[in-house]
Amino acid sequence: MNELKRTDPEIYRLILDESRYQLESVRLIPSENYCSKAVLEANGSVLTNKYSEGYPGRRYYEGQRYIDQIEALTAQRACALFGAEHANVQPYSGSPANLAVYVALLKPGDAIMGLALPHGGHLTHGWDVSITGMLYRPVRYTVDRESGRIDYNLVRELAKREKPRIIVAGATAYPRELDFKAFGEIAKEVDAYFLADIAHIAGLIVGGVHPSPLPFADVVTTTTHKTLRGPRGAMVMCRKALADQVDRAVFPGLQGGPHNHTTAAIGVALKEAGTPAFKDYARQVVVNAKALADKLLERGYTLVSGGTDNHLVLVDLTHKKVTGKQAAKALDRAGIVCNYNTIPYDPRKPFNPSGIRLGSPAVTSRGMGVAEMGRIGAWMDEVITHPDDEARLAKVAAEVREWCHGFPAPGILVEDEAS
Ligand code: DSN
Repeated sequence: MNELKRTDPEIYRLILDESRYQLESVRLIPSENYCSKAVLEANGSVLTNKYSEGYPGRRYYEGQRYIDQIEALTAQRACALFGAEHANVQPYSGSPANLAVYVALLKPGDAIMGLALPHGGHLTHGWDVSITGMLYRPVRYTVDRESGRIDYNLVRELAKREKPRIIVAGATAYPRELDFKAFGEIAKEVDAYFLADIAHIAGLIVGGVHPSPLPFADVVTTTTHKTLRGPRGAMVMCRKALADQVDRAVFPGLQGGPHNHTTAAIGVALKEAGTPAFKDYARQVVVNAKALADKLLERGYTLVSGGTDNHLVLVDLTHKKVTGKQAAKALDRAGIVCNYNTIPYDPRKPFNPSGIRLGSPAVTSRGMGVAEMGRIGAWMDEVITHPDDEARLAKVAAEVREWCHGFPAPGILVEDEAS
């Protein structure tokens, strides 16, 4: 980054500091990852200079000879990798992708049925403060209080009663496998569209360690930067019959020019995701999440649903002496980065809830395995048990920093002069 260093030393320094932070901490936010150097290079390329409103072969600007090829190739790779009939790779991120689906398929006032946010859903699945809960009528299913799992009989009953126009299956804090087949059947029974939002688990699906919704869903949305390990962006995949509606909703319905640098970087990530090495990574993500869950269970922690089938673990701290926020902040001071999170039926408010959410994708991308998950679990327990003991937190932070240097972070090389 020599040119950046000369032009803007302040931003340069901050990027370097963030790089070091990403390198020297244990990153457990389940929606984060480390993308490869190749993805970063495409993302930081001259493609950012180009305007391309429209779609390959039908643009509103000239000069698309290379951009068209990049977008078409990326969309082709998405279709091949996921087994989709059509892919739109232009959405700026997951929220606009979901909104585009609603704009394409619903009228204002139609009902969206999704997993309630405090039970692990997403804002854009019809939560009140999201435009999706204002323009449309939200209907929410929840997880069972005892098992922490979705009860598909209750989902069916609710769908029959409320007659949603669309049923959304997807989550940001649900540690169990989603039964896309069941969702698809329920949607058919009530004549609703079925949208699978696979943002969190796209990489697991590609890697063959989570069932795919593609055979059952009308539309599938995903971000590209979570388990899929690409740049920040999103895609909508759908049946051919819905392709025009979806494309029109993305552009010109919601967006202007696509971010061509992001499109190219998504293309690179999709190529990487088709390799045997990616399958190994996806398998290890699940193995690692289970190992971390086991370590915490062994130390007496309560986990929502009792464990995990995927990349994330939701820890219920109700019986500990800390709130989720206190725990997450103490962990960050000790070099372990996660986020505080509501747990189902949480008596506390979302800004200071009872849980923390952990994920294994980023640490797995650094080559960490089961033994390392044990070490992380032990550190976490030490910190959560003594959240106000700053000397202890500093000691753990120093250990973590030193230890992290043994696990190269894809895409990160911190130069010597970093602060
Ligand atoms: N904000 C993302 C997450 O952290 O799960 C979901 O969009």
